[in-house]
Amino acid sequence: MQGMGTNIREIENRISFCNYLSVAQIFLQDNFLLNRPLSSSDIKPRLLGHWGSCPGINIAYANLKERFPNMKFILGPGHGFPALQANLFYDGVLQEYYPEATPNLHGIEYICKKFSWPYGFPSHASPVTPGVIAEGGELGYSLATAYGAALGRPDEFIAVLIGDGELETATALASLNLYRLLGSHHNGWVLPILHLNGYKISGPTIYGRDSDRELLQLFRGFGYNPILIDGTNTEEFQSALDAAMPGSFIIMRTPKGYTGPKEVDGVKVEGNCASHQVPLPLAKTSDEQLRMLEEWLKSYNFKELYDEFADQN
Ligand SMILES: Cc1ncc(C[n+]2csc(CCOP(=O)(O)OP(=O)(O)O)c2C)c(N)n1
Repeated sequence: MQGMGTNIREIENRISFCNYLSVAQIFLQDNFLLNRPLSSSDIKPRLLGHWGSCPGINIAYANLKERFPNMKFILGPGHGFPALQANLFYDGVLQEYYPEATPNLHGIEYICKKFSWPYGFPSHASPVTPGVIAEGGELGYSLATAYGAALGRPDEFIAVLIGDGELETATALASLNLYRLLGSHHNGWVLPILHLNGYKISGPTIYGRDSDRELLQLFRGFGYNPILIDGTNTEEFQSALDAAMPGSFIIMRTPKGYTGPKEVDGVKVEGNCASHQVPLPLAKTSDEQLRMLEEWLKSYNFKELYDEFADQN
C-alpha cells in the first residue's frame, strides 16, 4: 500500500533533477542549462568525479526523503558526492551554509564550477559538506556509524546506504551483527539499504553475483528481515518503505551508472564498472562523446521539469 501523500512523479522528477546536476558537476563549466548546443568550450578541461554510484544514491535519497522527511542519512559510497551535493542543493540545505547556492542558474553554476576545485568542494563527501563530520575515503564504516548515531536515542531514524563493494570489507560485514546487539527500543531505528549496483571500481561485487535467494538467506542469517527491491521501480521502493520496520534490511538493485551512456567505444558502460568514474572521458576533445553527453543531459528534461530555470540565460 502507498503511504498517504506519496507522489511517485514528484519523486521521479527529483531523481531526474539530481541526476542532471550530478552529470553537470562532473562535466560542465558553462552552458549549464543547455540554452545553446553543447560545445567543447562548455566542458571542463580536466574531468574528475564519479558517476556510477550517483543514480542509485539519488534514487535512495529521493525515496527516503518522501517517506521519512526528518531522516538522518548516512552515505557509504562517498564516491557519489555529486549526488549528495545535488540533493542538498535541491532541499536548500546547501544554501544555508553557502549563500551562493541559490535555487537558480547562479546556484547551479556555483556548485558545478566549485566541484572538485581547489578551495571548492572535494570530489567526495567531506567536512565542508553540511551534516558531514568525517572525511570519507575508507569504505566500511557506514553501518557502524549509523548504529552509533542511534545509540541511546530512541526517537532517531537513520537510513544508511551501504555500497555492495563496501559490504565486502571486514568492518561492514562485522557491523551486520550490531542489529542483534543494538536493535532495542532504547536505541533509534537504523534502516540499512544495500546499494546493490553490482560493481566496484573495475570488477563485479560478490553480492552482485549472488542470486536473490542467496542474498535473502545472508541477511536473514544476521537476524534481519530483508526486502529485495528493484530500485528503478519507484512504486516498489515506496511500498518497501511503507512495509519497513525495525529489523528490516532493504536490498536495492540498480544497474551501476543507470540512465547514463549505455555503451562507449564498444564497451558496455551502464550496468558495468566502466561507469564508475567519468564515462565519457573524451567529451572535450571527441565530437562523438560531446554529442553523447548532450543527449545524456537532455534525457532528463531538466528545464521542462523545473520551469523556474527555463527562461534563464
Ligand atoms: C577500505 C577500502 N578499500 C578500498 C577502497 C578503494 N575503493 C574506493 S571506491 C571502491 C569501490 C566501491 O564500490 P561500492 O561500495 O560498491 O560503491 P559504488 O561506487 O559501486 O556505489 C573501492 C574498492 C577504499 N576506498 N576503502
